[in-house]
Amino acid sequence: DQAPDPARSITFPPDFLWGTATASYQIEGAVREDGRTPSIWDVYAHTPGRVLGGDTGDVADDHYHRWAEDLGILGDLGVGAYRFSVAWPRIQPTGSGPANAKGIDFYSRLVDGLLEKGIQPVATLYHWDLPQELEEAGGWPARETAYRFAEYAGIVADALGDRVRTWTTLNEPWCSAFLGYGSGVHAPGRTDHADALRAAHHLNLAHGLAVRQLRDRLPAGSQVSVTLNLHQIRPMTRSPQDLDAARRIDGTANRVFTGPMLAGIYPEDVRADTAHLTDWSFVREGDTDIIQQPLDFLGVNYYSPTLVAHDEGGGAHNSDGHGVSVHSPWPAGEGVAFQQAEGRKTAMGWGIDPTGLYDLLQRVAREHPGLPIVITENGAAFDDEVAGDGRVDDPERIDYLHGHLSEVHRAIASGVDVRGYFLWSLLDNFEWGYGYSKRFGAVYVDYETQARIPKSSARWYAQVARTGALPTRDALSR
Ligand code: GBH
Repeated sequence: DQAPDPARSITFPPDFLWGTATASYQIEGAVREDGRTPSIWDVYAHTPGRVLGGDTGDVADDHYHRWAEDLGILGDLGVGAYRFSVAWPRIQPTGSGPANAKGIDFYSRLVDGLLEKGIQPVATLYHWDLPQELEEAGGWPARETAYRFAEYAGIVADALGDRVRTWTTLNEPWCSAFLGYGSGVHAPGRTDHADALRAAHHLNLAHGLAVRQLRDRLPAGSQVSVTLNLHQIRPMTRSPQDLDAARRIDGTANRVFTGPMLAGIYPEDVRADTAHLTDWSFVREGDTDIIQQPLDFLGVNYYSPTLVAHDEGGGAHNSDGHGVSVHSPWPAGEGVAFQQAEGRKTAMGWGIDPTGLYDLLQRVAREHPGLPIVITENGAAFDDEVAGDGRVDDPERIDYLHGHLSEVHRAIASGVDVRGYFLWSLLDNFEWGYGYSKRFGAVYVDYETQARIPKSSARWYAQVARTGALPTRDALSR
């Protein structure tokens, strides 16, 4: 690598953490091995009509068997950190009770392998693969699920806490609650807004209870966090109606999580906007004290902004790009229309707007001063293809990453405390309702042969991670 030319590059703080991310069900496969039982995503994906093309995570990237090769790829990338998730049904096959040693062993080997390469493991406890047995007992709308999660968190902390210093409780509880139980485009595919709100509360409670377990068990100096897919909501105009539509969507997109987790309250307007669905009696005395736990940083996932307008007569919109559903994920979304931005889009149809990330970081810093931020996911799907020479050239992804990292740098320069950035994703993988049709990886996966082919974005990102500097878009090392 050449030293970055200061005139042609912008430099990140020396201790800025560069990483990539994956999630268990999206990459592991081996769904029936070593005692693993079905998760809600196994059942959902095996239900005809749910996932595009009938794809399932049965094999995925076969990472459960190819983890050593994947560690080698991570080593070549030169990243300082790797964010992975632990599959609950490998650890507790029935969703409760003692640990399954073989499940623990898999993550233990992975963690040891990362540490040997000098890569910091960042463990997420829940990236959507709830043990099916717990769904049958009521799933996230049932309060008991939160207590089961805390027990599971304790088991994983006991097993890996001596080596994993950085922990995340939940990944994107918004998706678990409102795509899983509201629009039904994610597992378990239920469509009831009252259940979705109950699920949101029990996910919040699960987070708080799990943080307590982690704090009790982890050595001093461990970092505990949660990852939220905060929505950067943009009203189409400054009209009072559009602003009110934005406020209502912001309530169940963002503040129903940040309120209790970071401020110990459920915002009054969120309760009022959803009063036609529930009396919120599922929030018991003392719950918000459990949910509000000091965090070492907030994980933020960002892909694209959310454009909203007031729409008389509007209502059931599928706006999340996660498949076709007649059900809306938004409990307070009556009379709100979701707009598509002009201009370039990714293969998901999501508009490309790096300034949305800057604005989002500014907001978090303003509303939650003193809370460090890590960008735990950012990236894009494009229609990548293997060329005749065997290479995968993805200039659009480099452009996307360059644009977003420039905005992260601008936020840091303005005083926002951003500590790290994780590219989603290390590998092409099972993209939930879209199956294998969407490729987010820095590394291409041939699903016939399981061959891994680093894309040109992987080489570009490796240079960024190694040097801590952002070259111009075209200064691509070969
Ligand atoms: C993440 O989900 C996941 O953590 C990861 O597993 C996944 O593979 C990756 O991103 C790519 O999808 O405001 O209604 O338009 C991101 C899910 C996508 C949910 C954008 C919110 C916009 C909702 N998010 N979506 S809306």
